[in-house]
Amino acid sequence: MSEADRLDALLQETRSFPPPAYVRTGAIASDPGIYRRADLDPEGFWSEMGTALHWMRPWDRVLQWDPPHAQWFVGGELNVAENCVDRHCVGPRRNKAAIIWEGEPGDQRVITYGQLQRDVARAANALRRLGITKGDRVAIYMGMVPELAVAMLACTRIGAVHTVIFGGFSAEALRERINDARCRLVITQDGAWRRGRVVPLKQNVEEALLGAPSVEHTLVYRRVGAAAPQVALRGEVDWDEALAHESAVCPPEPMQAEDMLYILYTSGTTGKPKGIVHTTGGYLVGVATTHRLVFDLHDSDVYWCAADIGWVTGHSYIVYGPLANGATTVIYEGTPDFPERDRHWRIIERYGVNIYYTAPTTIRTFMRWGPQEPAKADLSSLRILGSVGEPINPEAWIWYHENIGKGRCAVVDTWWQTETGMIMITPLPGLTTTKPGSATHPFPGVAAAVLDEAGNLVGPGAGGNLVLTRPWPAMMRTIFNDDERFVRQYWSRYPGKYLTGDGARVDADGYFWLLGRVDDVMNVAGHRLSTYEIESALVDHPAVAEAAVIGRHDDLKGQAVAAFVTLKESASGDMGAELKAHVAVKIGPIARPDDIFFTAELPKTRSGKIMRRLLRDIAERRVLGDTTTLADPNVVAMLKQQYDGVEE
Ligand code: 7RM
Repeated sequence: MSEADRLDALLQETRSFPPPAYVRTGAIASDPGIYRRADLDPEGFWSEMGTALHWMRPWDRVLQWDPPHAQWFVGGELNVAENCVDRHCVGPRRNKAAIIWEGEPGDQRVITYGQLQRDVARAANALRRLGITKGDRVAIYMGMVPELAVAMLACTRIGAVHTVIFGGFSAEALRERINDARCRLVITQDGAWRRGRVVPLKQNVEEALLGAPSVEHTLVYRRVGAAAPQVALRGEVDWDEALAHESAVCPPEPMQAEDMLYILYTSGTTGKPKGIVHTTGGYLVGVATTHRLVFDLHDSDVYWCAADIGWVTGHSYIVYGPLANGATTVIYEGTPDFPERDRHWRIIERYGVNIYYTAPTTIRTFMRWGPQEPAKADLSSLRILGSVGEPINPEAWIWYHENIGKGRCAVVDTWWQTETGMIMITPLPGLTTTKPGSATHPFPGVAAAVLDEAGNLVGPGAGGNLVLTRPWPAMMRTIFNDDERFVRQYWSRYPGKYLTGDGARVDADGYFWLLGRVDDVMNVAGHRLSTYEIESALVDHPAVAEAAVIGRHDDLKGQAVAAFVTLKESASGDMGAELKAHVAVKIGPIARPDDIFFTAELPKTRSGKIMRRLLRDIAERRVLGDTTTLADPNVVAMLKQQYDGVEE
């Protein structure tokens, strides 16, 4: 199916699902007037939401908006760890499970709010002992263990800024991020379990530190023991030993609402990864509010977001949103197919999970594995099913609704970004009639629009650029050390409006349909990767002269990585496998190209820019788009001929 056909099919989707009766009854958001109320007075709405947190000093002003720079809850002071942990320890939630954790080998831990409070305080004191103070940056490179959440919260307790680096990233990617943020400390673990094998996190840190002079100490949590390569790191301190020596009393640092909370690196179209900056007050109000209303969080619920904490979804909806709300959040260490393909369904059954949040790529994998897997487990505890990370095709939506939700659950397709910090376009499960494949409507207080190239609103059904037309509390504040890039990339195309980089349509009923990235950033199995990063990894290989990377449509992963490579004349032999392995080492296995196609030349504009759009046309077997700006039209015609001849 061509891109255009797929989009048309999407808009012809006519099925709709009113809120299921047992979700509607007793839903947290049950008054449809919330939309109008928030729209008429957004600042009043967010101010009201802000009162759900504990403030050490009340704010003077809800919003100070000097486009594109926003300050929320100006003058207010609060501490994130105190809000996510301490305040739940003074009432009946003290002995409630904050974290239910399951390790990949099958070990289980339940950590109450009371226990979490002590661990976070001890870890915070350990950070202080290592010389970390307010504003210092701390890199966290760990797997999905409770200590990862404890490390994040310990940073926030003393006002240190964390930057979590996904455990699937390689030593080089880690080093680049540590250096950009100039981190003084790296918190890691000896190794992480993944499909029964050890990911050598500590060894990767050792390699990364060879070129990372800012790091003074490393704090290492022992997870796999003898199974990990034994290495010694610079200024190494053992996590368990360090915490054992610390007091469980650590007064939380009062932070300004606009103090930096964390940096999270994300790929851009060009240039190095961007350090997305989130601040304290607005972010926490945004994620707590959306988590409560979008997932209809009740106090007795068991909530599970199956993302990785290394991505923004894990920051906002495994750690900060759920804990700010005093929820029970499930953390699972491993992959869905270990030891069997029913692992997720067994976890839901074991802990009575009520709310489950995952990505379309995972849902499509489950579809491939077949309905007999979820049928093995009792899934009757489920009430809300969430989706995030890429457009969910109606087929996957319906499969999710029927085979996981048994037709009883509300499905919430939530659109947002690392940059937005919080869910922006989404159903509210007790209020919204959903349409499979549509993220439905902006969250209360959020304003979105679809614009044409000239900046006019497009009519119903027409495609355009998705923009956000009003500031929101969890919005990114800047790119770390590059405010100019922040302004240029997000706020210059349509002044005063935030450019999401996604294409979208609004249908005649006002429903938003997301159409994917309009630029060259790829979204592979829910992970955002830039063509730039993979291209530079390829070109780094001695045999490669030039490379262009594109995401081509893939039914399972959303996008697959296709690389067009020009070899140096001296190169010989079968390079395909070697180059794939090379990328996996340089960036990580998620970036490994699915196909590599060798070509004598790449299609370029006259100014020398590679035309990836045309490569996508070729890889997806479309009629070629506009070729008039090509330096040499023959190149692309020949490429197409070769490509069509080689495959299928
Ligand atoms: C949360 C997250 C952001 C990009 C975004 C979109 C795509 C995310 C949806 C979606 C369609 C969705 N942050 N995206 N959610 N597309 N429907 N519900 O994924 O920064 O890693 O990626 O992901 O393209 O711009 S992210």
